[in-house]
Amino acid sequence: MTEVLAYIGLGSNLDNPESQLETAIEALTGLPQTRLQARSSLYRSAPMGPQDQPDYLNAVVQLSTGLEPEALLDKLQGIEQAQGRVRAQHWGPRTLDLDILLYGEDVVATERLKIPHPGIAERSFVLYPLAEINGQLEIPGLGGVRSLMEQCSDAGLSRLSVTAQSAG
Ligand code: 5RY
Ligand code: CA
Ligand code: CA
Repeated sequence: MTEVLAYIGLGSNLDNPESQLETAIEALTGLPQTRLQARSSLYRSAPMGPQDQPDYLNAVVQLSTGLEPEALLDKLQGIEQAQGRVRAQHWGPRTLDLDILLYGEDVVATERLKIPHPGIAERSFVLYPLAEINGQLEIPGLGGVRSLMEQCSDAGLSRLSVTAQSAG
């Protein structure tokens, strides 16, 4: 079976974000044709975009998967739904947001799916956890994760200490 390394961004700022992220990582571990290869720490940051919402917790996981990008997206949206995501305000607060950041070295640009994920280069809450998992990562069309980090403000981003995370 051909498996691809995919990087998934997780975010939450409602209903106990820490447990939302841990529950989501458990769910990702159970996806068919998929193995969890690595996970980052949890990171806290002020909201980007609309400011009238709580701070976010974010993390990134690395999956090895035999699912095609569209099938993986379907599964991620199922996990979001299972954790009570409701579409209210655009870029508004959410219990869980799962994004395909990278899918191998593939570039995808369809109506439904843009990979690499748009905005990846400007978002410290994506770049720092990505670099924690793989500091050598190359982002198709954008360059190395380390150089992108150097060009990106880390204002307000803090890594949660491991002891503050749930024991799992
Ligand atoms: C900017 C605009 C919209 C950045 C900008 C969004 C998250 C964005 C967030 C998250 C944090 C959103 C998409 N310029 N802020 N804002 N973490 N998602 N900290 O996951 F990301 S809405
Ligand atoms: Ca999303
Ligand atoms: Ca997102």
